[in-house]
Amino acid sequence: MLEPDGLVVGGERVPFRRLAAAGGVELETRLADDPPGLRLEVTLRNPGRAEVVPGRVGMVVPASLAQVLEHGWQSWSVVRRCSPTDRRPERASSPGLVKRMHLADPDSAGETVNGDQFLLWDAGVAGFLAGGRHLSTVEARPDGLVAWALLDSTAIAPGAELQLDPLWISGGEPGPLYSAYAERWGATGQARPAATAPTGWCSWYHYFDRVTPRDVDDNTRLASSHRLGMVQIDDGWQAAIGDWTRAAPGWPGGTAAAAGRIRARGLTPGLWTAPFLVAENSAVAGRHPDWLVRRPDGLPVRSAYNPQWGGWAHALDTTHPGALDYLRSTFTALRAEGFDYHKIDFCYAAAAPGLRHDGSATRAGALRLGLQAVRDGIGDDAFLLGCGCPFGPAVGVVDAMRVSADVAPTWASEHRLAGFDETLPSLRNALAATLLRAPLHRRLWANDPDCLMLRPTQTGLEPWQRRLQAAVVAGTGGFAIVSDDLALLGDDEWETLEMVVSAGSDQPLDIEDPFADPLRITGRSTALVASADAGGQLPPGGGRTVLEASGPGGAARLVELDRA
Ligand code: 9PG
Repeated sequence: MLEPDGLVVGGERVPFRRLAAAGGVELETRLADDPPGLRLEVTLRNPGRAEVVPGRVGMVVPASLAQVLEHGWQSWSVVRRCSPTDRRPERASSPGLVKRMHLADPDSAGETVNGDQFLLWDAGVAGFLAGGRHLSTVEARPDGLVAWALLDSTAIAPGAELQLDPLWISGGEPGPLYSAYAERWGATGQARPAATAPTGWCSWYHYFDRVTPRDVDDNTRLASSHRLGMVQIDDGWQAAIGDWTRAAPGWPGGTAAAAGRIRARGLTPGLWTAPFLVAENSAVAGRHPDWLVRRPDGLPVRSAYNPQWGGWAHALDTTHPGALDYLRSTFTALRAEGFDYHKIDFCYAAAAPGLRHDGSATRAGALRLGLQAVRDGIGDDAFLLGCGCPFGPAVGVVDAMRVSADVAPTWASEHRLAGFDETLPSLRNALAATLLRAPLHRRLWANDPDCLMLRPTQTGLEPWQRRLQAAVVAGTGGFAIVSDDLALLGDDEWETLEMVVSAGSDQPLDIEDPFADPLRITGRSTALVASADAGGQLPPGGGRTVLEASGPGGAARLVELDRA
């Protein structure tokens, strides 16, 4: 049986007890049986006369770890199977922006192997069951793990208490435990796993930032004649990052007119925004410099860099009442224009390390406030997709979550990002993360594997790679949004899309053994056998084959199971 044997606060380690003291706080721990594992609740109390800033609280659990699942806190972060000693030291010298983007604890870059929120290893799982109070990361060591609650600069006043999000630990087979953990996480976090995901079209992976109203109209017409349900305009429509009520000059009539034209053809209008980013050149940044998260030296925190946006973008301080009002009214207005589907991107910015209006808020708490303001604005019945979003604080607010790096019309990326290559846009990177995060589907939300690209021309993808993507999307939940110039699709491609939609296994999914290759992912009526790492041979399997593809870089087979 796995059990904690130590507690760490403020760098001080003490033995695990029901009542303990370390780092200037008293700790009360409660261990409860939650078969097949244990649930641990911890309350911190400040017994002194001055406030205490605990920083982080660690729960030490001895265990023998051979292989672990490293994964970062947000959609695009690295997801990979590795040894607990494979810490990629080159990450330590990555730009601060890259570390802050991909890791809950940027200081751990190159130092330790972590599973943010939860760690799955070859013989167990340890994970926090909610993520609204604080961010968390589970550090892997060959002889055990430390589950860290990251309390940032939150202070505990004299006599006050602070409760940590509960932790669940269990030894056993990693496949079933992954599902069991996700199940508990979703239940504790009051997940919204049931909203019907639309089939649809997205502008990004064909038109990128050069999308025009004409492109949207042309594709809306084709989407409607092929009975897709939704048309989502991606990055490129806005006047500036941060000014979400102003469209760029090429969009006469703005978002209202665009939504109206989509609606007129009977489709649901969808819109991309990055609500917690504020570009240097935006009107909001000029008018409300007090709405930005700041560094200790007073400069605004840099949260993204994109030449297409005019350079740097800062982070919105979502603990500022003015910024929260702005978010709510902006999203109320967009909903009123007809946008029932919202892809909110670069959400990690709201959880940037830094100084905020409410100095007592954790980074998770700040992001949660921002997400809730968006939800309040669009209303409970609009569809909300998180992207570039830390998972923990989003459970219970979003209907769907991007679970991978960006796809691209190329199999592998020609770029390098030392220590973080898996985060670069490429079909292979996106598929690998999508496969390994399958058990989150319909337990926390609907998993978004990013857009299908089926076009046979104007693509760097070979036929087997496009078929492989179709099989993986169908077998990991069937969230089917196409991102092609639809005029390029022929009968074969439309038929493939039809297959993805009809065979799509939109049920909670299990991975038989997350450390095996190929992976076998089963839903109620389908089984997907797939590998995005190496080409090759798939073991023979029962069931009726629906989609199959293989090539030098990967292979997948989707079968329909006969389960009466
Ligand atoms: C629009 C795109 C698409 C896409 C999103 C997101 O610099 N970066 O690290 C970086 C990461 C991801 C990214 C763009 C830039 O893509 O995932 O679907 O909406 O934004 O800009």
